[in-house]
Amino acid sequence: MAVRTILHYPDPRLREKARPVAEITPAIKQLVDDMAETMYAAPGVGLAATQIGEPHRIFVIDTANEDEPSQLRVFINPEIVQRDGEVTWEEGCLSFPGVVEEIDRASKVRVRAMDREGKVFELDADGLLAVAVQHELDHLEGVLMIDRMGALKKRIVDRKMRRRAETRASAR
Ligand code: GNR
Ligand code: NI
Repeated sequence: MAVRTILHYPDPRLREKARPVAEITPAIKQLVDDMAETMYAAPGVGLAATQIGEPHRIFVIDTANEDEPSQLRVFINPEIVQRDGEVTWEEGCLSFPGVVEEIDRASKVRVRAMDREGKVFELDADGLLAVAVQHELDHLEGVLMIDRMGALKKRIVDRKMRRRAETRASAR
């Protein structure tokens, strides 16, 4: 297992549309394990394969609190089959360090996916889990939280992230 590097906006690889997983191979299982390790190391509530430059339709989520046992959920070829209600949630993203913004989402979703063994499951999610599922599914489409912000916030976040990337590049 390995902690992988998380790509930061405006890395163009975050815009790649992820491809469906055709078969659960040992390499796919290794990728899932690396994603979980990377998510826990960050730490984050979720991680999409696109964020580590692997454009496969896979994300992992763990919304358990620090005082609860970890509850890793693996989603391969996920689809939202039902959405209900509306919610505004303060979201963060590991690809936008230091950025927290309110984003509008469906408040409940039913998601269908395969787990790490290739077994199909359906999950009814609300609260943070529902928000995270939608956030991660966006990543697989190359859609980022900045795309869901109003024009003013979008411009501020874009400039902040581009400056940050330039500063870090010149420090190297
Ligand atoms: O760690 C994360 N926290 C979070 C908080 C509110 C809504 C969504 C998220 S997902 C984010 C990790 C991440 O960037 N996943 O792609
Ligand atoms: Ni994210």
